[in-house]
Amino acid sequence: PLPVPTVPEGVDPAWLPDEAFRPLGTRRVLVRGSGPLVETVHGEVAAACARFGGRVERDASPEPYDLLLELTGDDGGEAFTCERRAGLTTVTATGAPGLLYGLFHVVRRGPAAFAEDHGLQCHRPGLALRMLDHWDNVAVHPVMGQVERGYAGGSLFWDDGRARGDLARIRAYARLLAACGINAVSVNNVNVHAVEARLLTDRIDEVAALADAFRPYGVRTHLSVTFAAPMVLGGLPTADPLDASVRAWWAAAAERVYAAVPDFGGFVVKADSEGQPGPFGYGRSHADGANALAAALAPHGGTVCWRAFVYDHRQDWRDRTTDRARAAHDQFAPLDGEFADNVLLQVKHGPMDFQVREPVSPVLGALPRTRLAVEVQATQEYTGQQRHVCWLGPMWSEALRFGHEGPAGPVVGQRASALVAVANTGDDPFWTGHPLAQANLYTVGRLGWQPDAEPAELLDEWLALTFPAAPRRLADGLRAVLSGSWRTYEKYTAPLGVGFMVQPGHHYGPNVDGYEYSPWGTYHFADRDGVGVDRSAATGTGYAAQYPEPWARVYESLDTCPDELLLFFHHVPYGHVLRDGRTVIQHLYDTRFEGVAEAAEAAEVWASLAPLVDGARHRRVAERYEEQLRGAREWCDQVNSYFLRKSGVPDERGRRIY
Ligand code: BDP
Repeated sequence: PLPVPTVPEGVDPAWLPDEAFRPLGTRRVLVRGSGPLVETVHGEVAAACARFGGRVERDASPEPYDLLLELTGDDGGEAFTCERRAGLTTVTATGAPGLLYGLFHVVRRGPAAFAEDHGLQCHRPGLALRMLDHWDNVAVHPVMGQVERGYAGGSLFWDDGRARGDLARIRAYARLLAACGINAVSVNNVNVHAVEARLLTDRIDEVAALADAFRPYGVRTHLSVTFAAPMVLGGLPTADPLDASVRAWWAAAAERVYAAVPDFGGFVVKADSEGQPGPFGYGRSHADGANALAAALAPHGGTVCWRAFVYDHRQDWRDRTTDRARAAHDQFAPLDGEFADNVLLQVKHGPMDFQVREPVSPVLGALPRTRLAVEVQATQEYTGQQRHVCWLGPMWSEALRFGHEGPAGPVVGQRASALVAVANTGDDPFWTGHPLAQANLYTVGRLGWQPDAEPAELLDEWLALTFPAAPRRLADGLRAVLSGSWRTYEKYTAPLGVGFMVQPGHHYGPNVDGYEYSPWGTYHFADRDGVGVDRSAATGTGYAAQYPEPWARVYESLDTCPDELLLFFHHVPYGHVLRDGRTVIQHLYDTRFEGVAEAAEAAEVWASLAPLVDGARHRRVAERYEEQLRGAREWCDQVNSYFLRKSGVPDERGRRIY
């Protein structure tokens, strides 16, 4: 058996505390099959049994057993079946990764896995690729630091230019990821600077060491690469994707990568975006660009995750007809059918940039002949930077389910093939800075496995695993502070889908006009009469028409556009009446105050849980709640004052606005 990697001293076990293995570890278990991942499974069971008094046999057992974990093939698949009959729980898989996921399924179910009999259940991942993108810089970046948009300490992989070499922690990380269903990581920032670029070539051994640590838990390693690599690393005069020498360079580079990392996952590419080089520089399309890299990876079974986050970040803010929200659809929808089979088009879930409320990106329904990955941001760049509690499960679930539900089955849209999350982890002892932000990471993995899962059930799973001995009051308290936290955050920050209003640069805290007169394309257009962006086809930018019916019609009209997205799609007067009878301006005042009150209430619930939670964790969260409350009040004050001054309309409830 492979020894189980344990978290280093002082590091939180997150959703894999020893106690979570008690129901498994008290049983008689038979593990059948061979291969490296079976050794991992055997190791897990052996460790649990050694701790709790159970017994594990391998391949044959003279005595009866309670759990059979059996690999019956070698197809490499992730699916498994589970049944319980006459007191025996059986997990069967035809691929070794499936056995590993079956094991964690049993752990997740706890005592219930050994309770009532049930017939054969088949479990298979809804999305084949479930990946974390680490925006980790190898060298500390002068502005972005070690981890771009990282709120959990330093990088798990890199330290000021070098590999950290803390492979014990990375093994424990791999285990944590596998236990929630994640099967891939990309280990460097999508903004590839000079040092990071070299991971592809002369520093590939450092990547190989990481891949070795991830492999025992079925996690494949990917790299972000720069489109200009043939020039910056290969010394070629061009990076034109149709140039034969460029294509040969990529093929040779891939060859060397696979020599070092035989199960390498592939490349992640941010091209023609926010200053990164790309095919536009050579008059080529993004399909040309993606396909050149895909051709190099194809012989080895690798994938190109090509990001659709392509827009003009130097636009003229005075021009009301250009619309950043339109950009990805404008660029990519016409390319449907042109991408190679091993390209995944990686699309941010909303058309802008991970705001607390955005409509689902119309790109996600527009390329039926292209494989798509939905990208979400576990790192809470725009949702409180892991100083505020903001569990994003319900938001991601909405994005993954969008368009697939209707009385008669799927309505519009297409199933994605992958879920990619920008990682929220770092070398922090709690992994995610805010201990409760672990719930976001767990939820990402589980939603990737089961995109139509009920987020509330996933939250309960996370609670039960993380706090296996939790008394009812603790579980209820934790559920209370997490389940509504996204809507609470939305209430005290930017209203009705308008987005941004953050401090430029670091994006923490309010600055209503922070981006209003800059070239980034993120505007709210507030004036003395009204607020919001007209994205209708009739009078606005036409963005609403990028959706198929019925959504185009729903968003186009003020009468049918959901209130929560009103200011994303329409510019309305402050007196516009919402469905609940309140005016926009009154809603804005009310929800700011409500958001602060809800955050204060959550902080009190957390304070009341002190006797039930270990000291370090309780203190860490309590400190963050202080900052969250300060931040919520600041948001409330600034947004309310701003709109009182712009509109001149007083709060009808007479509350104090500065
Ligand atoms: C934005 C971040 C920036 C990222 C960019 C991206 O502010 O740091 O580089 O997204 O996704 O949200 O590439």
